[in-house]
Amino acid sequence: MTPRPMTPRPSRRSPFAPCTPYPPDVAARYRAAGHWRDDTLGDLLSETARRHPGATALVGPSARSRHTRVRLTYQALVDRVERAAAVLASQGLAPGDRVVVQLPNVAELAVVVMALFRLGALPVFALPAHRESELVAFCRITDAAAHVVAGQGWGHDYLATAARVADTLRAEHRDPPVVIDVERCDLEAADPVPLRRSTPHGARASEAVAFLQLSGGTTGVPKLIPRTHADYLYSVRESVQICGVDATTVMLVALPATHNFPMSSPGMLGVWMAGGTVVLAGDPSPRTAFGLIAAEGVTTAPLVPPLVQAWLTRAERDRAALHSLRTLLVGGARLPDSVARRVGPELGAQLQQVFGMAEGLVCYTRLGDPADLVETTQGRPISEADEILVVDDLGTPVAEGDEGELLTRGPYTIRGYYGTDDRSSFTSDGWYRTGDRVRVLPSGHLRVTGRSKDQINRGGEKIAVAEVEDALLRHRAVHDAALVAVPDAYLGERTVAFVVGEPLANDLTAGSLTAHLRTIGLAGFKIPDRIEIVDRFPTTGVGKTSRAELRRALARGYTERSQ
Ligand code: AMP
Ligand code: DBH
Repeated sequence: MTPRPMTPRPSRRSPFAPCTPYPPDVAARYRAAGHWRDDTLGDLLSETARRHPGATALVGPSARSRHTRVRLTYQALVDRVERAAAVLASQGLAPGDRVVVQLPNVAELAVVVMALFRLGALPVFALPAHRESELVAFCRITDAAAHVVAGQGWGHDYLATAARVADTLRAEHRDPPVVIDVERCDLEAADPVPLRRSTPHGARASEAVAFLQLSGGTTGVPKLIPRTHADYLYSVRESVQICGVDATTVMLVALPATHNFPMSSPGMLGVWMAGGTVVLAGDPSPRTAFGLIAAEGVTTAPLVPPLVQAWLTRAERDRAALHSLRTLLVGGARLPDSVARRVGPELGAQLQQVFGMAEGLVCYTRLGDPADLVETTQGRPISEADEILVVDDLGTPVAEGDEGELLTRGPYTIRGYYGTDDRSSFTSDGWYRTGDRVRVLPSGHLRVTGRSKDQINRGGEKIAVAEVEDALLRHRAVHDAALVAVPDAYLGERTVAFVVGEPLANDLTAGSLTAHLRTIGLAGFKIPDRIEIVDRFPTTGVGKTSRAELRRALARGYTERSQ
């Protein structure tokens, strides 16, 4: 029997919130230059399957039994994706629906994400570390139709968290998302059904928003990043060239796979574009990683700096496992120059530094760059069309080579966040304020020297200072709170929260505050590494209470006391 094409059902959800579009003349320029094309992320796997049907596309644990390693050819993966798209459609998902995807690195993650693209539904890329606080916010902002989780077998009871998220939303008279548990739901239960294409924004389907990424953010409310098929595919295509990804590439993904870095720089999508193999690690430990590298002949991997250090330690006794490794992509946080120098000699892989952001701009050191640029810079932008501006505190461009805040615009950098009127991260002429302080070298390479945003980078995991302080202030006995970063040899930065209690709150302890943050449902990496209860914040002696000054003084005081 010939399957009938599935007709998308009109969504009962609120419509997709408006996103700030690229100005029409700019969009026309990107189209004319060939940066933006007509294909979509839903076409990516089938295009490659036509060229390499029998090549291995994916190796990874299965959600249902973590010790089973699933191995899928491109043909088999496309078949699974088409079946899963039909299953998701039968669960009521329609084109344009937003779907929170919160999965560990299991084969089903790849299947679900690619099936959502196929269906024209928009994944909202949560991380496994997110808890009620973040998940409720994602659902509120997007009016999510579904929340995809991996049951209870992956180190946390995701199902219970999903139920609490739904309860909270119901209490607010919102329509909670349908919970889809990939441990229980059979994603292969339906025949692959040819899906009728939806073109949500008229004929240019490729210029519609494809998914929502997360920003580390600087405020109490998470920010969602709307990326289009055309802009993302451009960045992936160029990344594939720059990183030399081809059909012989075997990429290990030990970082959470829905993060922008392992997804697209060049990431899983880059490997699938080129016909290579993605190997998912079910946990990020060097032990698991080294085992997979040896067993699967892994050639490359995206890593954050703390993982590089962990790999260096393991390589002291297990260097032989790394024989197939060719390159390592390192980014997410500043890689210390001293660690960068050890990658070649001790891991036997060529280092590529990556300085990127889910909002867009990605910089790479190039494979042919001299060693000193690779070891001491964070690379140069992907594209000639990436515009870079370095400005002082007043927004005036600095002299060439001077340090300042990085602003950027380009063919894959967003012009606004999703579903908010807050334009504070963008200038009136469309530049994205990265909040990163950089220096541009004569070669065009950027050195990241610091940041001007209220964000802490804990080994690549971004923490908005205001979000944690707000969460602490929700405790009845907390009068004031300040979160500061202290330097850490392994993570780059650790967090310390200083808390002033209410006058009669004698029972305030670090333990009770940690418990409070967990009850609120804050992601584990945002829980302060240390909480100090103080009588009052020390004064700076400047005469005014600038919070920035206060934080600096606190950080100084803390390091002095801890020495
Ligand atoms: P997000 O906006 O949450 O995607 O996080 C992107 C941010 O991560 C950047 O704006 C930088 O602050 C930081 N980052 C990413 N890669 C690097 C790197 N190689 N060196 C220093 N900081 C980095
Ligand atoms: O930290 C990041 O967000 C990041 C790092 C490297 C990123 O988004 C990317 C490459 O694309």
